[in-house]
Amino acid sequence: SKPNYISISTWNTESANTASGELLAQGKPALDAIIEGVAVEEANEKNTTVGIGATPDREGNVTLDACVMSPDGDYGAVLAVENIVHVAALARKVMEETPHVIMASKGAEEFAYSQGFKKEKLLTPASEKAWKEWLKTSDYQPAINVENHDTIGMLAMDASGEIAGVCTTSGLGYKMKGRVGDSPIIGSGLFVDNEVGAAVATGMGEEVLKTVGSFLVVELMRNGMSPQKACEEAIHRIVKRGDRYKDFQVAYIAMNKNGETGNYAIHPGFTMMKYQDGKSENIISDYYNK
Ligand code: SD4
Repeated sequence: SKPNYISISTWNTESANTASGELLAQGKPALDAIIEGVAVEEANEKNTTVGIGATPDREGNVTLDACVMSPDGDYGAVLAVENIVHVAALARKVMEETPHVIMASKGAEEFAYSQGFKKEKLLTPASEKAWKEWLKTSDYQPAINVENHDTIGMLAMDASGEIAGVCTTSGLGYKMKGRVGDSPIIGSGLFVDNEVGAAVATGMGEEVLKTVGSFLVVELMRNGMSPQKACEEAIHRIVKRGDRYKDFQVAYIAMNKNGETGNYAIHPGFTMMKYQDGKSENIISDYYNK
């Protein structure tokens, strides 16, 4: 039967997803729940792929990407922003307070200050130390699963049945300066269609972008696939492109209008958090590369 409300998120992001789930349980709108939910990870210094404490680019700059979609199909995104912790909330401001949908780098940062966001140092002593260690070899090999605690994508359906989604990340550790991934790009890192459902991606953004993965998952659900089958098909589109998939991870999570969910990855190690009926669950994802 259809749950009263539901929140799902990528990786082992239990406190963030529970924060969202508890707001939904109180009858709060999906859009508020997810923005407050992912803020928990953005503020978590120990998560080295989101917000404060995130891994910098190879020159030592922490640059964040985020986007959000509302139940009415609106979208806002920020790309390569420095010195702002809560970039998901900033993406929401772009969506709600500007005539635009995407703002990048310095312009996005200045817009943040005009909206009352604080300037904060995102590089922590720990992430600076790890970066200096990395510089000794400068070996660029994006890890397949970063401690099962990575980019956070979150999808929620509230008590009114409305769906919203968000994605927030520092992208790939030690990326080139200026690199932007899939996470802030509509249809790739995230897509929400309130008539059908929503999907969000994590992993090697370049591959998600080339297959417009989250839009694909939602369109497959529109055509009748379950969220699980749709996630599997979107992963198959990537692995079909050649053997390189052996060296990178991609995973999708999805939900439909009935509150059914799915998740699938290329490699083992991916998990999805799910909060419904007051209970939090960490679901170990099935995967392609057996
Ligand atoms: C990116 N998709 O920037 C993000 C990174 C990520 O798990 O999700 N890592 O490519």
